[in-house]
Amino acid sequence: EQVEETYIMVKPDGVQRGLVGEIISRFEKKGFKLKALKLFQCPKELAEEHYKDLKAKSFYPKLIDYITSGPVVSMAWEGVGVVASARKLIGSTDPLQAEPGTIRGDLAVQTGRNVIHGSDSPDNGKREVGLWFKEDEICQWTPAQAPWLRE
Ligand code: YYY
Ligand code: MG
Repeated sequence: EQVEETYIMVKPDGVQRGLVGEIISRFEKKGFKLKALKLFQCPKELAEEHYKDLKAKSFYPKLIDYITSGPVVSMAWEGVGVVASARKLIGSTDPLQAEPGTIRGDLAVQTGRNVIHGSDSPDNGKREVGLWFKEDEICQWTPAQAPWLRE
């Protein structure tokens, strides 16, 4: 059982639409551990580094404009299996395909405004948490509920 970390981000549309509390709440209620959290205006260079694998895609310029169009809420969450589990909570990239009950399935209608990002692998989780947070922005702590979540 590998403890992983994942980078979760409420995108500018989620912030503008007042969905920050709702989205954070889903991860909190699931039982993952919050390690870092900030409201942040993403500079263009960081958006480009974050999405560097998508540079060749036709939607890339619009994606960079979207992510830098207003503040985002950046989070690092930790837990056993958190990367894949967070992707399940988030739902498919296209909100119209995302299942009801998922964040995108419940709260969004279009891929270009899909309200949230989540890392797609444990390696990318590490990479992205390191990219978006400085060392001193990350908290090492034990939630009081820890013994009630895992045997
Ligand atoms: O990981 P996820 O966010 O679900 O999708 P990715 O394939 O990594 O694409 C990142 C981001 O790019 C997606 O959340 C919206 C945007 N995008 C798009 O605007 N149009 C597409 N056809 C595919 C992705
Ligand atoms: Mg992705």
